Amino acid sequence: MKEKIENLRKNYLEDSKNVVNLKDLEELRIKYLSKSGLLSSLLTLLKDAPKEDKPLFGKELNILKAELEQNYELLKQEKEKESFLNSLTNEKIDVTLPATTFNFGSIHPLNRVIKEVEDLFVGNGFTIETGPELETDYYNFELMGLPKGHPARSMQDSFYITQNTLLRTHTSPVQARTMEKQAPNPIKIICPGKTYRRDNDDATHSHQFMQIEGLVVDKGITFSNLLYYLEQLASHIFPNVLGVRLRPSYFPFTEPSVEVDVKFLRNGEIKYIEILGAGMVSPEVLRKGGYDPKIYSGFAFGVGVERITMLKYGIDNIKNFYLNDTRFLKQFKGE
Ligand code: FA5
Repeated sequence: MKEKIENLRKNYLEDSKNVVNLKDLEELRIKYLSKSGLLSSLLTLLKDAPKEDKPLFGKELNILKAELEQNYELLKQEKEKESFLNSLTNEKIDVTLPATTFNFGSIHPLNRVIKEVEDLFVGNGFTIETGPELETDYYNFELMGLPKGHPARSMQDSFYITQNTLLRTHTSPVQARTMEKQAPNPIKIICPGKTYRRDNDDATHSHQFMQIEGLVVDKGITFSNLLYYLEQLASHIFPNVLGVRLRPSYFPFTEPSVEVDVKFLRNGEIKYIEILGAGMVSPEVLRKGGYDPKIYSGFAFGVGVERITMLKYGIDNIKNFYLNDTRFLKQFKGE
């Protein structure tokens, strides 16, 4: 046993001389000092030693254990210090290297324009309403004066999910939903949201686009009120606009109905570009919504967000909004 103790001491000291780095040190610890290491196996041999030798061997083993542990601790401090100094000299920072560049996001141009429209109307006492994109035929068409088989339904060809549910073709069903909720109290709302149509995609049409609906219902609302807000909207979005032009039109839910064009000066010439549909809410729609048309009147409009954004920024193809091409989107940074 005595010889084994001496051998272990000798071998440990020999091995410890070969420790160069922290990895070697860990191997040394595992070999000699871990639970399954050589020192532990020697301690287990003690129980087989002759009884009279046990106290002496026990004492010697304890001395050996303390010696090895102390040696290991000193070696550990030394190797940790060396490793720290090595990393200081090896891991130099080259401050002349070019800095990492970060890509910052920016607000999408469509959201930017929606926010501008919301700011204008909320500032005029309107509240913002939303409605479902998956809509029923009843709200999307029936309550808007378009019963089944009505020829004007073909103006808004739809994506049907079932016979009675479809992706809404305009934001106008939010009108009907709000009237149902608020009748007979006055209404002053705008509703931004996604809309869908089975239109052929081209430079100005997309199967998915956005609209902002406006609806005011109260006593004594007239066409002049509508005109006031249309002019406000046009000059708020297009600071250089010269005015708005109204053309008679047809929507089954407004009477009279108009298409609204904005008037521009471009290359020395006056130009008109259509941006929205509007009109006085038809008596039929008011009645279905719970308002007596003899007492209440209202106006409504529905503006295409992509169209006004295209005009505002001179964008020539609607697809640009959906391609997620950062070269396009970067242009709207910081505005
Ligand atoms: C309507 O959708 C009516 N609900 C608007 C309305 C509301 C009228 C309230 C009266 C009272 P219209 O189908 O014209 O109307 O669409 C309104 C606007 O949506 C258009 O002027 C255009 O700017 C935009 N738009 C229509 N179809 C598409 C499309 N496929 N892609 C992009 N924008 C479109």
